[in-house]
Amino acid sequence: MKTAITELLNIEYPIVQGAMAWVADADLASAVSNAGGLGVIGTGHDPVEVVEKKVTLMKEKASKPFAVNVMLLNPQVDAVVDYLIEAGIKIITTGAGNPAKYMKRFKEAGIAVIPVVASVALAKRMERIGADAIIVEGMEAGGHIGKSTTMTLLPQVVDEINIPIIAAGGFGDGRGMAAALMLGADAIQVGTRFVVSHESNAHPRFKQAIIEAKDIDTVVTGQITGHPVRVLRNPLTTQYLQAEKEETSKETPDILRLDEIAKGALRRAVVEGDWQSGSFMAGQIAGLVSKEQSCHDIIQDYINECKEIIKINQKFVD
Ligand code: TUI
Repeated sequence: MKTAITELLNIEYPIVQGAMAWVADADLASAVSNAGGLGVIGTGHDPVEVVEKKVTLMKEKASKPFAVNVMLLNPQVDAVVDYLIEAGIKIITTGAGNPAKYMKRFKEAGIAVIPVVASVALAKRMERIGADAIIVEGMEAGGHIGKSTTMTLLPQVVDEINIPIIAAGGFGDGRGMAAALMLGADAIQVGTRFVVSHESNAHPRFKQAIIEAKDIDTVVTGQITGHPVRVLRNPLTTQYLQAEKEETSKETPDILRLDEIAKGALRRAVVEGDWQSGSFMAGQIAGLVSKEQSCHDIIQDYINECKEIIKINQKFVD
């Protein structure tokens, strides 16, 4: 399945794995890369030593191209960027901000740069300053999100830029993949479904929670902090959203109180499977994920379903 993205990145299938903090380690990312997709190491709020460990392991385990994601809200982002350039990483994705200040150095190092954008304006700016492709992410996605839906944002970005586009947020099977291609994307990014893979080290209770989730089981926390995050509804989100409501009604909201509730919550979800006080980041498509599979089988399912659905719909043009 050749697209502008498979050509650019030298991968077999136009499927990119989401750079999920705490989840996207070398085990998951190497499984995706070795199965023909693009595995991506997530670095979240990692200190540079942790990034180094993940990258070293990834280089051992991955026999095909892979990327590393830079989460721009990471307090150690400068050190992480320095390290990734020095380590000879060939593909870098960025998230949760504007990577402009690093672009010149990335390009000089010959790195393919793929920023995540949540607006047309940022997509155009990224193309102008030399991005090789972009990931267009809608608010159906899990984790930190923008305001627009994938369905509306994607075609508007497609109309404005000429670099390859990876669509993210809401793609849980091959039907979704076909729809993304119809809207002009060259690949999709998949997060939630890869959490529920054999190679994912997410806690079994996290995987089970996604499998049990229904269509309406995600909520968005943190609107007031300026960093909205989509997660599975659980006791933590009930507490957080109540606190957020109380603080919103105050003249001077106490953001620190909210930060305190959220602190360490992603780790508690992924590593400890703590349903009471963990932050189980997942996309709105969680309701579609029904079983745990290998990364290889997940990718094959997407590709086979996508091809099948395009074939079936040939009838509309016959
Ligand atoms: O980055 C993500 N998803 C994430 S990062 C993350 S770690 C975290 N944990 C708690 C709070 C905040 C982060 C968990 N999930 N996705 C990529 C993404 N980037 N989604 C949206 C954006 C984005 C939003 C605004 C990119 C750029 C932007 O504007 C930048 C600007 O300055 O214009």
